[in-house]
Amino acid sequence: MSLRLAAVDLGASSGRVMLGRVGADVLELTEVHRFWNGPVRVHDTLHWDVLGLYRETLAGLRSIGAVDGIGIDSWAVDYGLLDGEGRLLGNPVHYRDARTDGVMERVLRTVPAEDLYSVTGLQQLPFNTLYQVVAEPLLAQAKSLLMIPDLLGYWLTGRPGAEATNASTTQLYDVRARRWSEDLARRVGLPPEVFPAIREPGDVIGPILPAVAEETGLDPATPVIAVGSHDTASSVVAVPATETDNFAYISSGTWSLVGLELPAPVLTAEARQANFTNEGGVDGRTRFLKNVMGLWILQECLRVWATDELTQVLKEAAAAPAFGALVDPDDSMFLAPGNMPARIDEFCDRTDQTKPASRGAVARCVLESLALAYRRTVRQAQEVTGRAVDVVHVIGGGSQNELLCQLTADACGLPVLAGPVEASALGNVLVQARALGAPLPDLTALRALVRATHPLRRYAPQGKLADWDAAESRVFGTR
Ligand code: LFR
Repeated sequence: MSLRLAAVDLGASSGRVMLGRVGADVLELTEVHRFWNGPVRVHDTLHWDVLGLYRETLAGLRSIGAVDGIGIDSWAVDYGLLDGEGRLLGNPVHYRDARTDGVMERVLRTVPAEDLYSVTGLQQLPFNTLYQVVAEPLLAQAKSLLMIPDLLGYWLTGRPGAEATNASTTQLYDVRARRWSEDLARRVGLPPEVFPAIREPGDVIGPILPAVAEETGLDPATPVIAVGSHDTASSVVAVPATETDNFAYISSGTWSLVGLELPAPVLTAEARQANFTNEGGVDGRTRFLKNVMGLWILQECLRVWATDELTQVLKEAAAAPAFGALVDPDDSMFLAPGNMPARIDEFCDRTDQTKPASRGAVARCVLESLALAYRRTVRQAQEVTGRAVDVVHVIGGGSQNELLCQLTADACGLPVLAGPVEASALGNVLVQARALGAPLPDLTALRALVRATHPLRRYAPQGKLADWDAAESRVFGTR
């Protein structure tokens, strides 16, 4: 017997509604509906079109047919505010918006970075929810704050709440006590009452509202189930690690989330100085990782070149000479949307490098720079935690990028196992299935099912590691 489950999986550049079939030895996904997502600039502010995302979610649910459950995951840190009647105040702002410029520095003057880290374990990123909320003009009118998947879940069921993995990305969540840090909220001037009760992945949120049942044609008893609602938490569930516990993962999409899965947070000074995050995982695991800027830079290049021919651009990159210009992809100059080829030129000017002269050379520069950043992060993670890494799992859309996977293996000097592609949707349906009683007791069983049903591609390291050592010292010096 298998379950039919709807995964609503919202990424920063596209959203999809997927039908999952999950049973003891079955795990299949079919895409039912895919739609564009991205920043919408109105005057000076970058927004998400959250009502559009809800409309497309409903459209997907309308065409999926009867399901046993619905789970929602999305990118992290962003939120909607509700008034006392549960009405949305304003339009959620995109984390790449400039309203947080300088806010982190301001907050750190009142709350030292050490205090923030010892409570939340979170990496410093200028767009963490904490810094957004401090810059939020609508906060005074707000009665509650819902993270994006919780907001959609609320619209579907009428039940507000805060799913733990996504709450853990706010920098307002106590990572050890596993609840909101009211103390921290007060210290930065936020009313702790706006944060709803925490729910865990696997909790049933509630049945869909009658109006939603009518609009979608679904049975009104269909439950919405909390999953690892942070997309990265869901994708880490689907890391098909069955050979060794010594694995690192790269959840590769718009961002590359590079790190380890740990049984508990690591809140040492070394972890803080290396800017590792301790985000909450499914089953109480810790996602000890760093955000690397990811394929965002290449996506923005394609936008500027007015092409969607990624395959062709990657061919050109494969043919371009190795180790030309290299950039630090995590430089803050690459965070906001814009002309990335021009910013790469600017980086080259600043660092006395020859600018890449063709589209292929630009793409090669981005991919080699990412591979270098991955290598650096995997090595730092091992140093900071004292754990060894024998294999790197690349999951998510970027696992299809053969050149990037090979460069990652070469740079890290480690085998790369690539796949599955739809990791977050798989993690989403797996956690739902378990909540509904499927015989999949723990993460080991969930991962074994992914491994048994999804082919992986293995990349062995090639070339000379010494070339990457030289490249690394060229970009990062001795830092
Ligand atoms: C990936 C992701 C990252 C998070 C970034 C912004 O989709 O969720 O984990 O840091 O988006 O929310």
